[in-house]
Amino acid sequence: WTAANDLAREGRWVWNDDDKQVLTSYWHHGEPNNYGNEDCAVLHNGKLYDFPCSHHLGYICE
Ligand SMILES: [Ca+2]
Ligand SMILES: [Ca+2]
Repeated sequence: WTAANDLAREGRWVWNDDDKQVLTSYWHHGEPNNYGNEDCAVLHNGKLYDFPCSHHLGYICE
């Protein structure tokens, strides 16, 4: 997991720590797609994917 999420407003991706918007270039092609309601972001091969927050995954700290 990363600290990026769109929990506050759907489609508005921000970083948890400073509320700055997530750059579009960080996303993998076709993401974020909010497939089945995905409000948290995982890092995979250097790109972000939105994913359901309820999944249990490892996380990255700054
Ligand atoms: Ca979402
Ligand atoms: Ca997704």
